[in-house]
Amino acid sequence: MKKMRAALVAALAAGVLFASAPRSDAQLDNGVLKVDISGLSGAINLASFGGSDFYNPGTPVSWFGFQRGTDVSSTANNANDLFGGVGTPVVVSSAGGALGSVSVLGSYSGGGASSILFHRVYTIDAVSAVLHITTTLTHVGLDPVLLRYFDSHDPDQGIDQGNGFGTFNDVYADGSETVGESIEDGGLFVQFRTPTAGGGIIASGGPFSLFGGFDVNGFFASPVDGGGSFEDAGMHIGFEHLFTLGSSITVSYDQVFGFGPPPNVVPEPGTYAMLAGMGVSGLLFLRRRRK
Ligand SMILES: [Ca+2]
Ligand SMILES: [Ca+2]
Ligand SMILES: [Ca+2]
Repeated sequence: MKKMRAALVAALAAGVLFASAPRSDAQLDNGVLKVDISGLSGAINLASFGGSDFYNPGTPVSWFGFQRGTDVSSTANNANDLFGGVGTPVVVSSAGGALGSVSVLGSYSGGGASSILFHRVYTIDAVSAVLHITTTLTHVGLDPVLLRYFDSHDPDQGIDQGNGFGTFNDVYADGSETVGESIEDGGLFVQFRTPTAGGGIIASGGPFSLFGGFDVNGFFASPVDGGGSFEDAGMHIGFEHLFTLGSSITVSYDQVFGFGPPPNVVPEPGTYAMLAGMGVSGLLFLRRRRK
């Protein structure tokens, strides 16, 4: 940790962080999941799995951001290149090739005297479609900082499947993990998973994005659990921490991509008999109603 911080401070001093030279993207690819990280913002430019681009269709919502407590004037988002916007300058680098890691280094102050150095690292599983995102945050300065750190996405994996922008959205516990889930009509899904001990909170089913401070505050106050509702809505994860002199924390979560049973053609166990009686037209009616 000390090493990373020393290197980052040296980079800042040398002006490396804010050089204006064009930056190239960094890729992770295990043959199943392909991820492209913006060289400008450090956000996910592309997450491609199962024949779908998950975050670019329509309004390309895939960013991370910071905020000081509930101060809506301090919100800073780093968005993907299609959406644009680099709230906090970063340096993006990669190591180890397509199965290696991508590092995003930066410093957020939000207008305050103290700042938070962040080191956000993306890695990918060797075989399965799992993207790990781990961030170490370190306080620099004299004043305490109540930091809100978040990722905001609008999953649209149904578009490339010919199924539209909507997804079935839910948040639930799976053993020790908290899961946010977004499943399109055909069963293609993305989950955000965080260890409960990590303190992260997850919403799936709203709002559409954490664009500004009011969205961020609403999310941290009461994260939406869509409860399986079908909507064109966002999935978000956030961490809140009070940093004091020199303190440091590491937070992480996974983005898990996969194919499951199509959610709207798998009835509750008790309804099989009813559906059998209704025939195809009844099933189609149910499908429509659930949208
Ligand atoms: Ca979208
Ligand atoms: Ca739920
Ligand atoms: Ca959507």
